Amino acid sequence: MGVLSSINLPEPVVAVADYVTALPLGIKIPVLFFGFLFVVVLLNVLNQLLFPKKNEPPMVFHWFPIIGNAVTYGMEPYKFFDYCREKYGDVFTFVMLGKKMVVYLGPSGNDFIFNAKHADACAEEAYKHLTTPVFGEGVIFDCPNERLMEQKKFAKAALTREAFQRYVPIITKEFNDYMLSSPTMLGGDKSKQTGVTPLMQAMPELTIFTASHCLQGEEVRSQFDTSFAQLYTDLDHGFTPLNFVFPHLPLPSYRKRDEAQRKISRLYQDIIEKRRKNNDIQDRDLIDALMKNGTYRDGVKMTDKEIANLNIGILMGGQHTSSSTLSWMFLHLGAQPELQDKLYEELCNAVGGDPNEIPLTYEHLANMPLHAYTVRETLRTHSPLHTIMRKVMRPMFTPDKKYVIPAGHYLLAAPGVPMRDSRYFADPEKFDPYRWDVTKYSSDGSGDEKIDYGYGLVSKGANSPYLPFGAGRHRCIGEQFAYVQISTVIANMVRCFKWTLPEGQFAVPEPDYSSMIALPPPPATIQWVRRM
Ligand code: X2N
Ligand code: HEM
Repeated sequence: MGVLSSINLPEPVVAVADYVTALPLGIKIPVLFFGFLFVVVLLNVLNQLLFPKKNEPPMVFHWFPIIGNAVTYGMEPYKFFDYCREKYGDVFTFVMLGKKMVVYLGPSGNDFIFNAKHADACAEEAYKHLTTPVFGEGVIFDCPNERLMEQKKFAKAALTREAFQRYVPIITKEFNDYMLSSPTMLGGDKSKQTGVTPLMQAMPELTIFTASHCLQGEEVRSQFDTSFAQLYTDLDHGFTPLNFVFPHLPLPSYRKRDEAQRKISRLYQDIIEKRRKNNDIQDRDLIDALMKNGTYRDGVKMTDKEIANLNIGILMGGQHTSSSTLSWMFLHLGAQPELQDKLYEELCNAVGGDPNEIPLTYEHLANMPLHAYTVRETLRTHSPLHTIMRKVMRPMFTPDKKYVIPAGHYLLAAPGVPMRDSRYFADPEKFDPYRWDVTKYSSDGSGDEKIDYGYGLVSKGANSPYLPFGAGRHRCIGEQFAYVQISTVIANMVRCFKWTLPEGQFAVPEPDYSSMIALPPPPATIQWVRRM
């Protein structure tokens, strides 16, 4: 007992220490481990109960330091938010793997976080360790915010009305090719009348074919029919919560992520060099747009590598959000097949005849409100991004001045919470596209005052219960593209098929939150019969 006995510890402590020391090794180790854990938990609990920080948003109770509420949040974020809101109100703090997250729920929370000053709250500091290894260097969150604002402006040149007019036929062609050839649908058998489609395989495939063809042109699209597709899969496996929590681990998936990023970036750079060499720069896609417009206000030009990496980032972002939205939409429509007939009727009216004879155009989509409402309602019930984050750079007061949020904490906005709150949406659990006939919340706050952060006008206020595309300087630029892509796919799907959920399944499944985006648990099957 050398050291211990020389410091004159109280009698019971010495007795316990002597007792533990005398135990055989196989028992001593677990006793020490659990003893240590017990003390850590006790100190953590006492610290929360005895020394709450009254000037900071209340801390959600947790047993273990560092881990905090990571597991509850990670598995069921909305249940966790609802529970915390009930107990602590709209503003509260929770610990997630050593980070202090301040959640601010509701429309005023949306406004507080989306419209925070850049000097106060910073997106890149919250996201870059996840996104930079996947997208590559120099773009999105791996550059100063002024650069991102200009990158968004450059990219918008590939997301214009003229571009969408070209994209609609491209998406329809990709749909037709996929429907005919993919084993998830007709599998090459034109006479096949019924079948089952695993959405969690088919929607990511269809989305990558349509998005890459529209945004990156035929060269990149054709690569997805080759072994290149595996590289993209490897990259995708680097965009998960595990990568967010641990950006660098010595695991095969991390090595494959880094190798895939380098190879894909090189392939894009080769395409850029080839187009430049052949003087073949037009207005086809995002590569052309960035080659033409990619000069910052201070005269600095985007390098080929940066153009390549911005393409990777935008494709990756659009891929996850659109494919999950498509999967959820098909499940909801499978649960309410009568909606498919309404969509089909709307399609026939918009094209003015048999949609198998008259090809769909971008102009037709403007006269197909039910299609847009169906996308809207899917984004309300299954908003892809349940968590929006910022890192606090300077202490911030909450609007009521009740709390100060210290620098180093993170802000967490959950725009999905008001979207499923009965205060804003009657019967919020119900999937009802027609509610948008009367509900006028718009995701671009039309009618509001506008502001330009460098990439075009966006609504100034974010005090809205419906913000699936965010707001403020980080607002999405892909909204219209997503609507065009998703609406074109549903229109084609209702033209060709009628479908239901699998026999015996009556409800749309609960989301799985263990990936970056709230996804239906695979395979997420639908059963179909041919309409045409
Ligand atoms: C370990 C459960 O799983 O116990 F992509 F060009 C491209 C959004 C980043 C959300 C991170 C943490 C979940 C821990 C679960 C582009 C199109 C974008 C926009 C705990 C035990 C990227 C990280 C979510 C933490 C959840 C958003 C996207 N438009 N795409 N325990 O980035 O926009 C882009 C933009 C992020 C997150 C989490 C856990 C432009 C567990 C079990 C396990 N989150 N998450 N985009 N957790 N467990 C994007 C903004 C940006
Ligand atoms: C930003 C949602 C599709 C490109 C965002 C944000 C949200 C969002 C919520 C704000 C993130 C934040 O504040 O941290 C969605 C949804 C989509 C979708 C729900 C589909 C249903 C797309 C597509 C593209 C795209 C198709 C590209 C073509 C971007 C970009 C940003 C962004 C470039 C800006 C990031 C920033 O400034 O920090 N999106 N998105 N998104 N999105 Fe999307």
